[in-house]
Amino acid sequence: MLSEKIQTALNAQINKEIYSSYLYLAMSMYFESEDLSGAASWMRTQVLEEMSHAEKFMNYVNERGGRVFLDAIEKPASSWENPLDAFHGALEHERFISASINDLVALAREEKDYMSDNFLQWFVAEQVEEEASVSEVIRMFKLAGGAGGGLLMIDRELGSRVFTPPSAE
Ligand code: OFO
Repeated sequence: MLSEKIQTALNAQINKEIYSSYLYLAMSMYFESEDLSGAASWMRTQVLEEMSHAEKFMNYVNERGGRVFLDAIEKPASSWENPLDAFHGALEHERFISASINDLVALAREEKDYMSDNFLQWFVAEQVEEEASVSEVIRMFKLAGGAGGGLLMIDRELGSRVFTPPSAE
């Protein structure tokens, strides 16, 4: 059984994961409006990944006999200064999520809930990947220097990303 404190914290994280999905959907729509279909598709993949994170948390809460309560999802921004600015926003958001996962681990340990601690370790590792993949895109954009041809190449490359469900990793 989950403690009230852990259940509340896990529910808050579910909301954050769904917000992540919503934020990346907004970014995808922004890229569509900028005719960057590859970046839009990259973000669509991220939308699925974030929903799979939320599902992982929901399944865990249910498995532990807890209760999932869905809350309102904050409205995301709808436009960014340029593509690089959007990816900077994504990196900043991923760092915020990493800090949130770290706080959850700290709380699980404080509560001596080692099952939750163990469950959360998957997310600790995942956040390393999340931050690295966004940083890699930022690096690519910087190398291209916002130039036409380079930007098109990056966009094509970003369009090749496919979603792999966590269970298939
Ligand atoms: Fe769920 O990792 Fe990104 O936000």
